[in-house]
Amino acid sequence: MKASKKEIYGTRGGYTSTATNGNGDKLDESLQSVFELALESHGPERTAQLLEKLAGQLRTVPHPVPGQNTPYINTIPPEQQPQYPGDRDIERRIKSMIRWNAMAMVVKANSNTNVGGHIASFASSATLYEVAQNHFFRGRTEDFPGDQVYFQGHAAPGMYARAFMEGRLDEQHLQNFRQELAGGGGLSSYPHPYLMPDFWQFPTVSMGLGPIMSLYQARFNRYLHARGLTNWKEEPKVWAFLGDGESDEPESLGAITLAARENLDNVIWVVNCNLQRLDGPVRGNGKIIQELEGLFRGAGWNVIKVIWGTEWDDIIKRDKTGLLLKRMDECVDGDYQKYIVEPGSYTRKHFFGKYPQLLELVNHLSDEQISKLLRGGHDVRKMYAAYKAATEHKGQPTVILAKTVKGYGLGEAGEGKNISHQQKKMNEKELREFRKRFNIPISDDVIADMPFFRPPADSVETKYLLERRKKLGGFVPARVFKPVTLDVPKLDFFSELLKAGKTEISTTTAFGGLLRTLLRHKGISKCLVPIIPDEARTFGLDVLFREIGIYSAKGQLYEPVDRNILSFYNETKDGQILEEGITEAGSMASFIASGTSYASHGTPTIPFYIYYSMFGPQRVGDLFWLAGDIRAKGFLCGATSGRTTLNGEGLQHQDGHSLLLAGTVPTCLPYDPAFGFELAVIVADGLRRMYIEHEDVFYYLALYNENHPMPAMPEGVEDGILKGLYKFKAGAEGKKLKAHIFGSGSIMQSALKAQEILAEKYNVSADVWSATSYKLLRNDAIRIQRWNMLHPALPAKKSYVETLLAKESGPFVAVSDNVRTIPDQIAPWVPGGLFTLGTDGFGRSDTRSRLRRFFGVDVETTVIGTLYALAEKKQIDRKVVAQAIKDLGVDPDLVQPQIV
Ligand SMILES: Cc1ncc(C[n+]2csc(CCOP(=O)(O)OP(=O)(O)O)c2C)c(N)n1
Ligand SMILES: [Mg+2]
Repeated sequence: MKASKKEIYGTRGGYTSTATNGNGDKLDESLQSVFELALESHGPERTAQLLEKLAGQLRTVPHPVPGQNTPYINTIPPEQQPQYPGDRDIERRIKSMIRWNAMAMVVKANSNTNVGGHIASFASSATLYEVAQNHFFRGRTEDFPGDQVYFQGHAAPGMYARAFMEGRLDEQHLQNFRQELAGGGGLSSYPHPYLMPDFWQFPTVSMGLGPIMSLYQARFNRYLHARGLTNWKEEPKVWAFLGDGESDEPESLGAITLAARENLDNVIWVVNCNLQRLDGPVRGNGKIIQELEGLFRGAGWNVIKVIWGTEWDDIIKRDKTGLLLKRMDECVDGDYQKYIVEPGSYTRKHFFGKYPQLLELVNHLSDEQISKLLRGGHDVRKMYAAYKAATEHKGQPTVILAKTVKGYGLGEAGEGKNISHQQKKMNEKELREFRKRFNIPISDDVIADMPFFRPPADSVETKYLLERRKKLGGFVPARVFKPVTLDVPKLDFFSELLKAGKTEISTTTAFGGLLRTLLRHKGISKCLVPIIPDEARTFGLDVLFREIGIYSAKGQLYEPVDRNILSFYNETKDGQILEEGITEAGSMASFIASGTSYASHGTPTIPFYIYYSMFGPQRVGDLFWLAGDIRAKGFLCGATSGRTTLNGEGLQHQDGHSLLLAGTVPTCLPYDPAFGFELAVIVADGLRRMYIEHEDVFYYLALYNENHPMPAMPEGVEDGILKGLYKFKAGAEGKKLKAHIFGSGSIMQSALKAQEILAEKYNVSADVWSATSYKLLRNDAIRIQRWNMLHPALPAKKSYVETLLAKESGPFVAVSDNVRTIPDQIAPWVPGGLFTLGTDGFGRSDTRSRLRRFFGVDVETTVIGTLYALAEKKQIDRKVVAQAIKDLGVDPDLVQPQIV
């Protein structure tokens, strides 16, 4: 294919411009005439040879083409490399001490426990972090939120070791690595803001989550700024350090096009390409750096490869044939790994020796020197050049692909070996070698104890290190913030929802009304961040498009086709909605960025993420979990909830278990409201707890799409709504029998109709309770139970649910549009037990009424269930139940939802 004349690239060192320019056109013309001349005077054969030769020479020069690879050499040539600004000697000594302490921390912890930890990963990335710590990462100051750094999770020992050198951690902390419960302060295995809230900002260790979050964080920073919610003097950079193995996670690469599309030049990714993951090579038969380069270039990123250390510069320069680059290109990562574990003689023979001419390039080097030829990621000068170029690059995100050695410096104990990742112990001989290699001042007689080493406060190393951090604004990582209280509305602000509704609506529609009401609240309207993954129309929220706009960094470059209607697709530069498109993972990442802006920016925002319920915790459960760890706040709104309420959509869409999954996150409050007023009570209290009381919790709200009457809020029910259970409607007076039905969500309607039938036909007065949160009831009960167990001599306490139900008589029946496990969570504390109806099993794409009969959560089955519960308590004869089954027209042998 003929190359476009318009594609003009810089000669070396990266992509410059795709725009046309006069010189380029002239170059094209002169090349064309030379080509024609050659063809005319030498004929096609000779011309072809000539062209091939020239193309061979081109291989020695990086010539980036989107989506294609450049040669397997550094993107930044030595001529363009800046002077290294730091004192390399001092920095090397500091880095060596950090290496030692990081290693000692893990080995020590594992000498008398089995708590685990990793040595090899940080060993490979120490230089990547140290160059950034000494020259790039900017800490938080009054008018700067600090660069936001996602550290590779299992390199955490290195971060702790540095914080120890900085005097932020003491020996006791290091001693208690992975032993938070040992007393005296412990360090969490990985970055967990939940466990170390002053230290870690971003959890990363579940592979892939750090990378995707970093992109949405960078985008969220732009959004905040566009909406006038920042006061920074400079934009922070978002750095993410990830493993090459980690790049296989779909979340890692799944959003890279977003970063390019939105020109996120505030993003710098550093992929530690040590060519290995846990079990073995990342791409033994290929080259991970080249694969990633192609992907990132194709996605529109600025790619900087740092493959070879300074010693290679001269060798590469002296190769005039292109043969060395050919050799570098043809070797696979499995070979490169082997060159690390074998002696220099092996590399000489197998790498250079494949083409005898190449041997000349290293004739002047001993085998020992060959074995010490550094990889780029271990060379501070190369890393500095890459970071500098990355921080200065405009218009595109940058990824740095840094080639390193896993377990660098561990020697026999695990350098470049397949077992490196799991290495947690070192014998005395290995410790001595490590000490020697990194010149650590620890004497022979104590080395077996692996003492931590910190130079005195007045040493050049300590002074240097502190002075560097001071210049850069403070320590990183650090999670520092002053709580900012928001002027959130009280319950009466939602008066519309507290009154009886004029028409039948769904809780989703009620929620839409609530959100629009909130958007009119002076105190917080600006802080609201509605996040929607391409479902606004499904939930009736498209009216917000016009009202508050969809955020788009580019504004709207086109006339929307629906410009003439009210809910037209309205993209604006300061739009408030984050319309994420079809990415629940990306939307969760936005939720997390917004839900933590109180800490990461000192500016609280309130995310309302509204999505298709089934694609919540089931689809992106790990991000739900992380939202807890990172102390995110906000509201996750699972619309189209309920296995039978969302009818027609079938097995893949009908959600009957999100409440259970969301409830597994310790800081998540899952609610299943039945009415608009319950929703208002929950949201108002949530706003208070999160933005006035500063509790680090978030909410999960199940929202349904079935229209039904919305009653006025009864007196005095707020406390019960928030705790999880209250009596909504007492049963008829003067009946012979008593029973209780717990209803929730849309299925509350079954409970209410069953209540009428039970009274009219079966002489049963059934109280209907609204169970808004089984999980919270259970949490309260297990807290009390544990206290009782551990204080047996003291009077036992009673949980809320026990106290509430203590005076009630009659059986208790629960019915919901969810799996039975959800109500059953409180069964141990319900007097006489709980009989539960629910939607266990796969859904079907059928009508609501048939689905409800099929699962047994319809009105009739609720009546039968209540009668059955009475029969079980011997309060009525079983024949009454049998008769009811007949009378109500329920087929007892109806096909069952399959559960194995
Ligand atoms: C989602 C997920 N799956 C698996 C793991 C377990 N795990 C931890 S580190 C690791 C290997 C990482 O390899 P790489 O990303 O190349 O990092 P390196 O240690 O080589 O720098 C694995 C599989 C995890 N932490 N998260
Ligand atoms: Mg790796």
